[in-house]
Amino acid sequence: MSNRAPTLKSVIIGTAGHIDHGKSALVEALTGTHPDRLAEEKRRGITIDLGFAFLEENGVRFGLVDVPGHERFVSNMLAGAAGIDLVLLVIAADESIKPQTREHFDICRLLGVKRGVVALTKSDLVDADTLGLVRLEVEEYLRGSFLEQAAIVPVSAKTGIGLNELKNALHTAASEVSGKDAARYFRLPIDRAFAMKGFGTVVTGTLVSGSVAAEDEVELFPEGKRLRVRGVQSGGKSVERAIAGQRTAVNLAGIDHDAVKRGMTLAAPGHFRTTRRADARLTLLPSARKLKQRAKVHFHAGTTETIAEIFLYGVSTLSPGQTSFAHLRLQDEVLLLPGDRFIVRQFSPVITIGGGVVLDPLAKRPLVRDTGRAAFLETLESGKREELLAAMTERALLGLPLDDIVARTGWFEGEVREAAQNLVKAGNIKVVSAEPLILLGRKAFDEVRRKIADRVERFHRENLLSPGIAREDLRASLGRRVREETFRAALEELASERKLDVQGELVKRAGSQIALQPEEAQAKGEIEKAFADAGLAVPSVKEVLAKLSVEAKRAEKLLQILLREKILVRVSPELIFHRDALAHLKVRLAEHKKAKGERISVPAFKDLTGITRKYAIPLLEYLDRERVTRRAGDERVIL
Ligand SMILES: Nc1nc2c(ncn2[C@@H]2O[C@H](COP(=O)(O)OP(=O)(O)OP(=O)(O)O)[C@@H](O)[C@H]2O)c(=O)[nH]1
Ligand SMILES: [Mg+2]
Repeated sequence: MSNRAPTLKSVIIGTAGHIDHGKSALVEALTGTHPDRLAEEKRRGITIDLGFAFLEENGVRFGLVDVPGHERFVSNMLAGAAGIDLVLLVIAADESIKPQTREHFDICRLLGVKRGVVALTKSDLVDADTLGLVRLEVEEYLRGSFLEQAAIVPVSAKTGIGLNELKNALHTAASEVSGKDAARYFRLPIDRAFAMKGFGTVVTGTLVSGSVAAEDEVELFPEGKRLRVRGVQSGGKSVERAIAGQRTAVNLAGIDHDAVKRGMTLAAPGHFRTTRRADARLTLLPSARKLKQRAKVHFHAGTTETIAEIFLYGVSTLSPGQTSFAHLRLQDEVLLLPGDRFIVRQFSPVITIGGGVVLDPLAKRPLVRDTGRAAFLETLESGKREELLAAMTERALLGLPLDDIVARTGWFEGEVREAAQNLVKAGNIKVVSAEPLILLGRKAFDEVRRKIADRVERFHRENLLSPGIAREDLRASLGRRVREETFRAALEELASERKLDVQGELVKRAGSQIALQPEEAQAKGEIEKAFADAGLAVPSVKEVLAKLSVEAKRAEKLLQILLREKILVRVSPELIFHRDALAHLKVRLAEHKKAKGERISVPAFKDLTGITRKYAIPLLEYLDRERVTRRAGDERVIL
């Protein structure tokens, strides 16, 4: 059974506030559902873990996440607070602001929650004067914060007083919430996993981005396991598709519920990578102690919790209330994307001390010599997509493949290609490979071009008698820090600009001819003449070269040139003939065929050519290869 696509706006409300201030009672009063589920919660009368309820009011579907107020369960609270659109800050009128009121409120601020409503609960327990005082205290406390303008509504879960007003206030706040983006990649930080009779494994969470439907393939992080979605629920009902902003339950095929835990993430398959190093903007709460370089903290993002070592960029300590760029070295693999909020808590005693925004989820280890990191992070923090891509490409000296860009940014492939195109037009980057897309900064690319051109130039200088450098040698001379695609693209560009000639496996300066010294030209002529004069009775190569006036190494080069120019032909390792002698031989064979038929024996061949058996056999084999003759038993057929 599935509903039609939801037209209701979905808004997630998270409760926040000190223990016993009436959060769960208020959720029940609003929705009819008591969010405490565990036997232990019922027995002790406190919330330990997250609870959930739903409310539909005037075209808005509210998903309520009820959190525990107990200081020992703040990490559970954090898993619920990630992804909320509205905070319902609960302050008991008979107690006013208490430590976890502050801590939860700080957390909401650090998580970037933008709107909320304050409920002064248990208003039935205090007189009007006290209520007025508490209201003043709360107003004072919220001054200058995102809740400065928020409605403060006295309520009682016991008498029902103020509940309608509270619903109206929530509704007004909900209308100002800009929803989560259903058009991005699917991402669901998991806050619960359990087995449901007849269904199997079910996971739940607040859908922070994208959408998910039955039969979708999803990837479970950090494992990277691919799974099939059997069914989807949102707001407690089966739906075809759950979209960003909804409380969502996903029924998964192919995995045991024990293998899935809070802190894992379900996401669109094949795009993302987990990380243990992220660069971020980190802000310390005014109430925190100063943070030292390399401090260890508890790190919370989405529903995940791990330990982070903090490396501060540019400062050696972070003072209370201050902010800086920081590197987070995480103890576990975590799935993060730019823009993700996180919270850090002091190692001991465990209290919330700050938080921030992920800027680069796949950051490299901090290096002293990497002086451009701060400027790069500034671009990541406030630049436009093209500026980000240009900056990322510039820092990727080996080139930046599409996969890496998507995993690091969460952009769609089309968005990357479009931004890349604009950067190519602007002359900032070079596409060294279109499929798969690999980008390289124009400067780095030009540097490779320069190196190639220099190398070819040097080769010509040092090898005057060589027509060009072997492509593989040229490639090897660049070292491993130049990828094959870059080498290929640079060669292509240099060739298309007629700066280099690429002929098969040979690369040379464009239009370059081998310039022979006069004595070399003469020696070359002598070699040719020696073979031409010999006809088929060829001399030994050694003999010919030894007679020349140039030294052995150059003589060998000159021989190579004659072979390359096909003036001389190597028939076997020891045998070289002049091309005219071979052409003449072919004519004589044709005549023989005409006069005496197509067959010729080895002795007949020896007679015809006047050469010894030692030469005749390799020569015949050469003619076979050239398809002038074909072997037939002991004889040859002239073709
Ligand atoms: N008189 C009165 N009692 C209330 C009201 N709201 C809650 N209570 C009582 O206060 C106690 C705590 O309420 P809960 O809703 O469990 O408080 P909580 O904030 O959820 O507590 P934790 O989840 O443990 O942080 C319970 O005994 C409630 O019955 C109210 O409006 N009036
Ligand atoms: Mg509770």
